Amino acid sequence: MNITIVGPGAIGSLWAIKLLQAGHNVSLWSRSTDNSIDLSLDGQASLSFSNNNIEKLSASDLVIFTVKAWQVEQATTPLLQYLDSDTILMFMHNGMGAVDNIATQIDAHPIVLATTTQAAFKPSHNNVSHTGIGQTQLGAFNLKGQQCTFLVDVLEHALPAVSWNPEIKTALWTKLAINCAINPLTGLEQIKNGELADQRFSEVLSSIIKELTQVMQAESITCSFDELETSVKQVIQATAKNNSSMKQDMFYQRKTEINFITGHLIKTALKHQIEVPVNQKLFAQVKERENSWNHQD
Ligand code: KPL
Repeated sequence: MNITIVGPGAIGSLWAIKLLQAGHNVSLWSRSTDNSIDLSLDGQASLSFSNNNIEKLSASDLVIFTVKAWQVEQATTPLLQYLDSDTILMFMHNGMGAVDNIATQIDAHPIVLATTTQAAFKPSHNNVSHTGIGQTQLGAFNLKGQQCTFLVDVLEHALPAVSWNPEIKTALWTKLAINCAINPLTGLEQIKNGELADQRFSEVLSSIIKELTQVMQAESITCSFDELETSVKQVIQATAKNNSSMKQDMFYQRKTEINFITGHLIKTALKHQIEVPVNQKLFAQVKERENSWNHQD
């Protein structure tokens, strides 16, 4: 397949390399003005990708957007003029709500949402480390997206495990719940994920999860407090030594994904008239920190 990866950060670069190695024609689209980018995975020989090539973009069968949720609109809109309506758009990022914001602009395309627990890190511009083996779930965002189940084979061949989830909303909400529990606390406290297993966080985590359970149930997601708590604890343990993405963003004073993580939870809670004071407090604290760096929306 002809595939373009928009936003070759850690996860985007990992997919670019794996898809190229699986035999696909892969090109990149990024903020860099270079017309080619070399990437090396875990110290292997570098692979060369063309970058920001309009011809390659136009010829794409699949465009995978691995930008942050808050960059989805600005990354997608300018590219639409070059894409045929048959081109599949796939979005893979933390948080929810970003694709809904541009749904009317992109609805002519087959749209696929993806969530992954693969972990990658980019120690430098041209190097990628695959730091954790995970799973990737795909699901349709629109009717045309339902025709794209074959992408499971394409992606599975490149970087397993990949599955199709007809209830992708449940998978996205579960990941959102994990991010609501882990990201703001690790960001504000500047601690590694594993430190959340400490007794001093048990009450706040429990309150966050209680609020999440109420909102998710109101969204008709089948879940219980115990299940969510188990999932959150498992991820805290499995990623104990990791720095969460929000910890990193806050350390480097970069704009965070809070609007599409806790912000999405709060928006949904409001719709159902559910009070989520603990999540609201964390949201306000992260926003206050962000605003102090002059990164207003
Ligand atoms: O997705 C993550 C993130 O850091 O954004 C978790 C699962 C919390 C792992 O660090």
